[in-house]
Amino acid sequence: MAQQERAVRTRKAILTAAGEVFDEVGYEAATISTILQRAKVTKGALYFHFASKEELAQAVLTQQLTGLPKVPERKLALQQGLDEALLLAHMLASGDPLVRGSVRLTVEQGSPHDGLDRQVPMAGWIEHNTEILTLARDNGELLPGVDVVAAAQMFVGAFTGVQILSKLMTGRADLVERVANLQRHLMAGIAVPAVLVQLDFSPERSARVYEEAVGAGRQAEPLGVD
Ligand code: XVR
Repeated sequence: MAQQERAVRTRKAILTAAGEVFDEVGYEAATISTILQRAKVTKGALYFHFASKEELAQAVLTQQLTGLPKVPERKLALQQGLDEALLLAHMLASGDPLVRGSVRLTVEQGSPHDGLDRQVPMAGWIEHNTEILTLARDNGELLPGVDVVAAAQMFVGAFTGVQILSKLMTGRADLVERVANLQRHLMAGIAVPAVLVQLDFSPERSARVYEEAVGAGRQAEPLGVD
């Protein structure tokens, strides 16, 4: 294996192990040595990639969006946004360690002096949602007068709240259903009626969207609605 490829794999193994540990115990209680044991790499390898626990946690936060499999482009921009919400809910519910760890780091009330910038993933989501909603507006999918930046922020805040509530109430067993339900409510406030009736909110869609995104369309059946 090429040296560079090996380095990429090692980095990914360290990040995944870190995600697992941050998900289980939070930033404060996590230790480099636990992460080392999980990742099955040497101390030298870890410190080659990340100089400190803080750097490791920041990398886990930073890859929250960029590390996700890409939902293929849909005809309706709003279906694309909806599918991304279902994908994220599916990955959180099915226990993806990096996604779970990253989300816990984002929402936990850490010490103000722990040095982590938790705004990075949130600002990224708001920007990303703004882009999708701008596309939706240009396509004529949005009701007149919708403020795309305000809506982009509302989607992030509402997803975060629902996600926390589902974890609290059912250990995320009903997360996908709650997110589908949330999307139904939010979309009703921004989509023109002709688009709203075309959106597919079914929770069963989430696993298919995930397979489709991961396999980049290779294994999954093409989705009927786009
Ligand atoms: O903005 C998002 C989507 O467009 C769906 C609405 C998801 C934002 C997720 C934010 C993440 C960070 C903490 O969830 C948390 O609970 C994809």
